Parts: sequence; structure tokens; C-alpha cells
Amino acid sequence: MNQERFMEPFSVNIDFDTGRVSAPARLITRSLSNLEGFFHDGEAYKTLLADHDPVLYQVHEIPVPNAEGHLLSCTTLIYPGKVGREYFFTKGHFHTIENRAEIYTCLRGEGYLLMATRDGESRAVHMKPGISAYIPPYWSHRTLNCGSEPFIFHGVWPADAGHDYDSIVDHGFPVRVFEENGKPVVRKEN
Ligand code: M6P
Ligand code: ZN
Repeated sequence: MNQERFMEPFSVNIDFDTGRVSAPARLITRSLSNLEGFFHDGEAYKTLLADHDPVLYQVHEIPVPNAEGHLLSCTTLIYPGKVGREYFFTKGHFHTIENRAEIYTCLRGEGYLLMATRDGESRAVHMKPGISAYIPPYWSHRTLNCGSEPFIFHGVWPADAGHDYDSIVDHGFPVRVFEENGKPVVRKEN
């Protein structure tokens, strides 16, 4: 056996109701206070945070070596809720190695996958159980929950990709979803 390239195959159990993944998954929790500057309505953000600091989303990541050839995967659960009229969302990111793609598959609930390029293109894909969306290389991506129950999806991407959040912090996300008259409305900035 070639010890250099040997890795033991493994499996995990994913609970589609809660998004929980059995060991060896790693839990990442993001609360409102972790997303300062991300939401459109800064005043609504401050008002909500002064009241309490809700958990917006949880990621259960299945660890593998962060090396070329491996695939990282995780489930993400976004809770229902809004900051002002904007639905709870993930920070959003480009991949540090930008030519790395990703696939999201919805397991539960309802949401949107938002994507944008550095050239000003943006797209919104409505996600519901069974919808599997392809995020091509060079597109930033953010997800949000526009429903009334937890929105859960499974993601798979190359393990060497990395997360670049700075571009989102610096430039914002050019497509957003707001509740208007009780319904989600996609708004593009350009
Ligand atoms: C998906 C994947 C993860 C990501 C998570 C939360 O599950 O793309 O890599 O960490 O969403 O998104 P973000 O890191 O942008 O907050
Ligand atoms: Zn990604």
C-alpha cells in the first residue's frame, strides 16, 4: 500500500431536519454580531443587536485535508428572520482560489442562492428541497432564508478553495432580497 496517498474512506450521517452531521463534523455558528456591516439597513441592524444577538446560521463542516484533490462538504442551516426587510443570510464569499466551483443542494425550507461576478453580473436562484445549483468558478455566493422554517442546504467544493470575505465587506453584494408586501423580492444594484 502507498502510505503517502492512502486515506481511509469514511461516511457521516446527515439529519435533513436539523442539518446536523455526525462526527467528525465541525460546527461553525454565526450570530448577528458576526455580520456587522453586511446588511443593507444599518439602523435596523443596530436596533436588533441592542435587543439580542440571534444566531443567524450554523455550518456543519466535514473535515478533510485542505489540499488539491480533496472535496470539502457541509450542511448549512439558516434560521428564519430579517434585519429590517432583508432576510437573514450568510456572509457570502469568493473563493480565495477564484477558479474553484461549488454545488449547493437544498434539503429543507426555502431560500435564495445569490451569485455575482467581479464584472457586475448577478443572479438569484430560488432554492427549495431537491434543487441543486451549480456555482461556476469566479462567482461569489451568498444564501438566505426567505421562508418561515429553517432553510438547510448541502454544499460541496474543492478543499483548497478557501474563503475570501474581504471583497464582500469592501464592495457589498450587488443582489439582495427584501420582504415586500409579505413576499421576497430580488433587487439588483445594477
Ligand atoms: C456554504 C459553503 C461554506 C460556507 C457556508 C456559509 O455551506 O459555501 O463554505 O462557509 O456556506 O457561508 P459563508 O462562509 O459565506 O458565511
Ligand atoms: Zn464557497
